[in-house]
Amino acid sequence: MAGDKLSGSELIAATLKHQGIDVIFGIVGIPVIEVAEACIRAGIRFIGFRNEQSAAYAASAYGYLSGKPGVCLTVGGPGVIHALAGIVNSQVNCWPMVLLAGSSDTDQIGMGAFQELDQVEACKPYTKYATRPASLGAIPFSIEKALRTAGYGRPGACYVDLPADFIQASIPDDKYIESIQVPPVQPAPVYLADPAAVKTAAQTLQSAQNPLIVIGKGAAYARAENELKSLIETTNIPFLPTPMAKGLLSDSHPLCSSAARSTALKQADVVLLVGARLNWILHFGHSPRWSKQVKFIQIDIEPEEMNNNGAITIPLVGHIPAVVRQLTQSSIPRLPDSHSFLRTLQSAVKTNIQKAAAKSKQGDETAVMNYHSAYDEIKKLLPAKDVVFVSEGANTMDIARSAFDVHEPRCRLDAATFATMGVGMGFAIASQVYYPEKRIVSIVGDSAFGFSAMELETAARAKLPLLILVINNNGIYHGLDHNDYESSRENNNLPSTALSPDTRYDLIAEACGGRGWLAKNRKELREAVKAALATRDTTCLINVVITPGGRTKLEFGWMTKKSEPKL
Ligand code: TPP
Repeated sequence: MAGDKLSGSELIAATLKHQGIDVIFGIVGIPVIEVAEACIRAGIRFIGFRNEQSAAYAASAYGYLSGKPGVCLTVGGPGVIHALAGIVNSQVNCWPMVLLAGSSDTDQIGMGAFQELDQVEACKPYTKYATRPASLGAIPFSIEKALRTAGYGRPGACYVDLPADFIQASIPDDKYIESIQVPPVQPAPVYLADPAAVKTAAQTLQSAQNPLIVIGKGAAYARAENELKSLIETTNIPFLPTPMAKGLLSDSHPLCSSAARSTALKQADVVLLVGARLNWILHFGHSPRWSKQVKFIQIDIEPEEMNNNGAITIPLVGHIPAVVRQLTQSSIPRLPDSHSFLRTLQSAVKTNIQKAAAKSKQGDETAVMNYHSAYDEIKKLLPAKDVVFVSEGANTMDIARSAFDVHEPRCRLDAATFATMGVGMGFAIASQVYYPEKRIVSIVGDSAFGFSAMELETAARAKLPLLILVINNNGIYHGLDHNDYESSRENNNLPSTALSPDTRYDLIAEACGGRGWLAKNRKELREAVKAALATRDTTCLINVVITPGGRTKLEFGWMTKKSEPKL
């Protein structure tokens, strides 16, 4: 930039570059357009979205996949309010991300300035750290601290305010920018669990009748796959991944008990939680889904997670892969293959897989499809490896979770802990940016897709060859067929779950520069999936029409079933 006039935007871009940021997700406007342009000049990829929600979801997913905070850039006021959806989702999922947003000139605070909002205050409840740099010269420190705080300890979201007058301030020269840089964030410190607690945990596992290992997405984030494989294969203890931990060990591993989840939870007497929290996804660790006598051992980076929800836990606090290694080294004897718990689970897995296979055979070539028959066709055509599944919706996501096996770590993203609809497009875009060589297969409900459908244009513009399958049942959970829809509409009693039948999501893809197909039966779906898989230069969407009212009762009883009332 020698000879050019430098501004705060070059300082911000140089700081991000210095901190190793290679991509930013966001939407520009006054005053951050200069920041985005400076970042592009500095060699940082900028992916411009259509709504800040999706941009923030993308940044959070990029943080999860890459293991370093994803960065989102927005305008202030409404931009930050929209991005808060992604901030909270990131924080609840424990994924690292940093939101940078423009804000009013510092001498106009409180005057009703353009898009004025106290953004630091707005972000504070949902972030680990939210700040406005005290001066122009403090920008490198504030950004480094936000990146460091987002990634260290339990990962989460951070916020940095970028006042318009700082962005526009003149900078003397490149040397000044260099001279005020803070060293790049170092890898998070690694710490081990208390050896005495490791010993107690090993003894407890050893004395268990029915031991079980539950793997959460915290283990996926911490890249604990090799250590877990070693622990599981040394001890022969069965394991159960939570939805986003699928693939740390392959779903086809003989010790994987996903298909026997209810039996595994109910019968386990000692459970090793690895990066998994006892929240709603694990029924808070309570009866009746778990045995009343169950004992938990918990490996987590966060001490405050221990003994949560009334569970008495043996706490193994530390860096997950390192702590798993500590346990593996503590000589837990191997369960014999003939062990009754292993046999029970294996038999339940076999029966449930056979039941699912029978369901997937329903309906002939030209019949209207349901979730199972549609997934059967899709599954047969997907490559065996290098696939990343993104999924959202209720039935769509729930049934897809068990229908599609995952074989590689961090290759499945979904609505996750916060059960957020609308994350799909942002997650798919971030996945393709992070994994350019993998096939991103997004399996989304028609309602869920509608939250961020316009991001099709973002994906097509960025030439991302996503394969999006909209599972279209005309509604939220279920819909109405054409006739019922028309008569309900006529009578002004359209159910709250209804969406318009025959919505041509495939044409939206075409209109946005991608490719679209409408598939109403197995044959059409097969042809569409083959054509989409052969496309590598733009975004593909298949509008998979399934029976609208085929399932009035939700299949995801594991989410909704309540524990026994407490006295
Ligand atoms: N808004 C947000 C942000 N998140 C939510 N979870 C909901 C609303 C409530 N909700 C749960 S699932 C769902 C909605 C709106 C959509 C389910 O319909 P669809 O995506 O079509 O999938 P289906 O169950 O029909 O397969």
